Amino acid sequence: MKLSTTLALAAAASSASAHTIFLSLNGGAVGDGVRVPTYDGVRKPITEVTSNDIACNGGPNPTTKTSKVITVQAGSSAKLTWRHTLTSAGSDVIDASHKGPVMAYMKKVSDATTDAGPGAGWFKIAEDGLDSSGKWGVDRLISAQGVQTITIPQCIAPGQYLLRGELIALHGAQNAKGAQFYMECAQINVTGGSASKTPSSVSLPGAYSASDPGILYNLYSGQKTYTAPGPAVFKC
Ligand SMILES: *[C@@H]1O[C@H](CO)[C@@H](O)[C@H](O)[C@H]1NC(C)=O
Ligand SMILES: [Cu+2]
Repeated sequence: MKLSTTLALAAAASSASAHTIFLSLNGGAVGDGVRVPTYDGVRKPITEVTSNDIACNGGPNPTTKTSKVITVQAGSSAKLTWRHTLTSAGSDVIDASHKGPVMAYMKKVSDATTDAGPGAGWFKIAEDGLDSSGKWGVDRLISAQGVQTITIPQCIAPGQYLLRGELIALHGAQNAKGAQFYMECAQINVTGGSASKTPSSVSLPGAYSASDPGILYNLYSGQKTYTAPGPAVFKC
C-alpha cells in the first residue's frame, strides 16, 4: 500500500472513530436491502435537519444502492443492526459518549428500490430515549451489541416501505447544529398487514427543527427528562 493511502486511511479511521451505521436488517448481510454509506472513512453525521440527507442519509455520505427488498411480516419484530464501521464486531457499536435516543420510522412507497426517501409520508414506529435511571437508548443499544429490536405495526397496509433507523448523538447538542444524526434506510415489503389504520405522517426534512428541545439539548446539565424530536409513535 502506498504511504499516502496509509495516511489517508489512518486519518479517516480516527475522524470516524465514534460514528455508527445501521447496516443490516434481520441478520441479513451488510448492505443487503439497507442503503449503507459507500465507505466508512468519509462518513459524517448529518447535522442539518432541513437537508434532504436527514431522510435516508447521502450528501456527505454517498450511499450504495441495493436491489434487495426484504420481506417483513406485519406485527413481527424486526432487528436493526448498528455498528461503528461496515466491518465492526458487535462489541463496537458506537462510542459510549454518543448518548441519545434510538428511533425508527417508516414510509409507504411504490418502489422501495427507487424511492429516494425525502418528502411526506413518514411515521414513527419506535422511540427509545432517556429512562428514569438515566440510561439512554444508545446505552441499551450498546448493551444489545448494536441490535435495535422494534415491532412492525400489524394494522398498516401491506406493500413496500422504507424503514429508517435513526440515532441522535447529543454529546455536542448544547450548541446549535451540534446534534449528530445517524440514519440509514432499509427497503422492505410488508406482508400480512390488516390495513385497518392509516398512520398520520410527517415530512423529512420538515418534522425537525434545529431548536427542538430534543435537538438543542444539554446532556451535561443534569436534566432528568428528554423529549425526542418528531411525531408521537404510531400505535395500532
Ligand atoms: C411483496 O409481497 C407481496 C405479497 O407476498 C408480493 O406479491 C410482492 O411481489 C412482494 N413485492 C416485493 C417487491 O417483494
Ligand atoms: Cu461520532
